[in-house]
Amino acid sequence: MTTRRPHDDEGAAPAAARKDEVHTMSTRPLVAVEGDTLLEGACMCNDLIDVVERSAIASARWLGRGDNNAADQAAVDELRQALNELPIHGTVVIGEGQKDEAPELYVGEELGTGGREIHIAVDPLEGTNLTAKGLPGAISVLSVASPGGLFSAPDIYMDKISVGATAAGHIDIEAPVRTNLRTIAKAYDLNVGEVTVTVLERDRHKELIKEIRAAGARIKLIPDGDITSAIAAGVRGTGDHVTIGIGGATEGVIAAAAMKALGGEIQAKMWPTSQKQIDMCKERGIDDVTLKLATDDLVQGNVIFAAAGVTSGSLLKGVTYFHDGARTNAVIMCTRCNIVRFVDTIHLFSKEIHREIRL
Ligand code: VTB
Repeated sequence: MTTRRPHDDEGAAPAAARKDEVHTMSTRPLVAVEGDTLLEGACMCNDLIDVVERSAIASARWLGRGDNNAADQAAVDELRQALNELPIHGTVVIGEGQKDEAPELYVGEELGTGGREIHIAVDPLEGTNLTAKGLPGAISVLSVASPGGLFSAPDIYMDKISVGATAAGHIDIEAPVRTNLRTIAKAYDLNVGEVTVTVLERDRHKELIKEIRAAGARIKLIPDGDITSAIAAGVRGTGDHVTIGIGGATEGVIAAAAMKALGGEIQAKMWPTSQKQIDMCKERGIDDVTLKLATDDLVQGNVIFAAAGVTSGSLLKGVTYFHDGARTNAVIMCTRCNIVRFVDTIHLFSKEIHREIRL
């Protein structure tokens, strides 16, 4: 286990003085970063738009066809190919599984033609079920940081709560749900009854859903896609204010990059279901699985987050195809460039154009 890279303010305030601040927890799963490779040369954030757009176009062809694997495979193949064309030396720290479980985009896989060293967390198709059923909210997504900047979470469950900038600093994953809903409502200047909470519809959330309903908040139960729901909570205008519950830990790290770029906040706790999973956490530096993890524990240094809609959701439109090409809707967030860029792109499949481009 290596030590967490010190924050700029570390050592400035005595630990006791910071103890009550819910968003400055010092746990530590991250490995130290030697310099920030995302600061080298020209920024690479725009290159990543094309990567997620391409995988979205490939997988969206499988919309509603009931074939999760084909949709996933199409996304994996295209995303891998696109990353391999970039002048990077990328290492997948969060991918489709361990080397022997997944043929492609496995943890430890190296990508690119060589160049800038980066770490990549990738979910080529977040929402395979959503795509296979033609339901909203599937995206092709990745996050990038300098080596050591992304917590290489084991692929187990994680309890999470995510909010946007308005409510950042007003949540505590260890507080009762009703307390969080009250403080979030206050931050937005709303009544609790006007707050919308997104929760994955799972048996394990029965109690959580009861508590949210008892508190009087509105709920959107989603079948899958808690990266999308975290980001939707982080962007004003989606109508979502917070996403709570137990989902994938790897999805938590990918979402953390977006929450950081959006000025939002994610708090998390590993949620192992066996001794084996507790051991997996220990191998990655989490000796105590009950520790709260903050945004800064999940991602450090500069980060880039890129996502393209596969099926239409509250944040991004899905891919549409037309006679000469396809149209995608993507978002890129980059802490180096300080941008959150929504990108509407028409991809032409040949040089010969037969129909007009639509606005
Ligand atoms: C969530 C959800 C994902 O996995 O993280 C979930 O956001 C957690 O696992 O879209 P379960 O399905 O076992 O609850 C997904 O559904 C698929 O990666």
